[in-house]
Amino acid sequence: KCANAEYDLVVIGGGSGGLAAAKEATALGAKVAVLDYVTPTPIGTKWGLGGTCVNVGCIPKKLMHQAALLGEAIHDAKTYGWELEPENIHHSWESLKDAVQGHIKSVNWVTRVELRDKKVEYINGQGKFVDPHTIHTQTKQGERTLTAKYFLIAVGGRPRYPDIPGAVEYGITSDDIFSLPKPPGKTLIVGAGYIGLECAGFLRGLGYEATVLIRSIPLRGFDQQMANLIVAEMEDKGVKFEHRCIPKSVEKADDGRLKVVWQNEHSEEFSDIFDTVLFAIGRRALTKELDIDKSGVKVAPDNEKIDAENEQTNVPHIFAVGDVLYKKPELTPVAIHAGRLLARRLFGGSTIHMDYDNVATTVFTPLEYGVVGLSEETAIERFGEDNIEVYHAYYKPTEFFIPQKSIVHCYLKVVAMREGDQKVLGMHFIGPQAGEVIQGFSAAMKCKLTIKCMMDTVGIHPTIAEELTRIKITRRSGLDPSPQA
Ligand code: FAD
Ligand code: NA7
Repeated sequence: KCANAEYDLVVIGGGSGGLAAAKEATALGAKVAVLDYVTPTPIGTKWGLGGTCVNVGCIPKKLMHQAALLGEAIHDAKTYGWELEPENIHHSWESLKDAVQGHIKSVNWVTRVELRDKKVEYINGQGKFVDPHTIHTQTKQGERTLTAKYFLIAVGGRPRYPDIPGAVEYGITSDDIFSLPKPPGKTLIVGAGYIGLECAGFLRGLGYEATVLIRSIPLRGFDQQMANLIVAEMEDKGVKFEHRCIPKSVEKADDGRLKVVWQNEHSEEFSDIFDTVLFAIGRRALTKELDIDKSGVKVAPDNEKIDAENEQTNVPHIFAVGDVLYKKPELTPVAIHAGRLLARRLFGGSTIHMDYDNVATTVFTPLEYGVVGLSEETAIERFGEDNIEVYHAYYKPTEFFIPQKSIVHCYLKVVAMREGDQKVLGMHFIGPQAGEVIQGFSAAMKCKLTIKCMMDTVGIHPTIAEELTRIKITRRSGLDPSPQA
């Protein structure tokens, strides 16, 4: 530790994790500075304080998802007696984009005010390590050199581009889509992780043609039965999928549209013309830009992330939280929780560590997929097929009856231990409001939820969440899991 350090804590990165840690540390009496700086995207998109979630992640994504759901609701409304003419209802991309960006600007402003009120010093500059105890930054006001007792690396990540001709020149990523000045039009989405599928889902819902290139499997890391149901539902809603394909090139046609060539697993080539090409092929951590080698902190060779036990790097006074961490969930509440707990350990005498297990999440596709705990594949791998029980059911949301919406993909699955009270290992739910359904059950899982507890729970009728209290059919029984009366 630096004996005469200017700050108790310098946080590099003013996103979910960095800001949470900075505010908590200041509340505990520490002197804290936060550096936040956004490098513009290749097409020049930039944004304000607050990090990925607020500016180019969770928040704009959820708002655009909501816009798409509302489009569907207009059609449903007619069947419920609302005298509308959906044929004459049109969506304005510009209005949606302006509304979303307006909200983001207000959050940027509130965040700045909050930092000032809480006496966290905010520096709008890119931090670079000079040595393990010193950070240098260039701001509009001039150069700054900061020394601190502790450093927190919370630099997050940015989308990657594939190494193919035209990708960087003509493609965009999730960093650009939410502020795109003109309607995206016919869009090719490369990548079938959750960002790719969510973007394809809301674009289709807003009325644009959307095609997804899947290199191998959809939603790697998620339960594959559920992932395939999500893809099937999106196909029913008009999203096209090109399986086992990778892009080869993007070029601009004479009319300004984009010609994309892609290749399947048999090396056969295909091409089509799109208005927008969106790459969602994963994200890289921003450690190189931080001159991390000068700090002595080691990064993983494959993806430049930091492998830190209890958020502490190999350099004991340098810590890391959020998306920059190796093999940890890339989720806002994870970054926030880890940041807060770390600040309490550093400045509040706490000994409580972050528990990265059983963190719930939701994929906000047209029919949402909420999940907490293990996929069926991981449960089988860990405990063996004979030792786990899978309860499952298809169900009918009450509100789907009148508009006669398809229920074929409304499905849930609970993976549990087979013996005794049957400890629940994973819960999977596809349907409307899946995140709202799974959030409560994730607290139950923290309390060691069992199948017996679930069966002893009286449901709330008529809800979709009650379906999880009605489970009784095991996959092993071979009984029909079709909707129960
Ligand atoms: P970030 O929030 O990325 O913040 C890092 C900040 O540090 C950035 O502002 C960056 O510009 C800045 N920075 C980087 N390097 C430097 C430097 N050297 N000096 C100064 N500043 C620097 N999570 C969910 O929980 N739910 C969702 O629904 C969800 N949806 C998402 C949708 C999309 C499209 C994306 C991209 C992400 C989504 N996420 C979601 C993930 C979530 O946004 C991240 O997990 C979260 O923002 C990570 O927080 P962080 O603090 O690690 O980094
Ligand atoms: P993910 O979840 O890492 O998914 C990336 C997807 O892109 C995945 O389907 C990959 O296929 C595919 N991919 C990766 N590289 C390529 C190339 N070169 N060409 C074509 N397709 C490719 O990334 P996301 O961007 O969705 O999200 C990252 C995290 O950010 C996520 O966890 C959120 O929490 C926030 P693969 O399965 O590897 O074959």
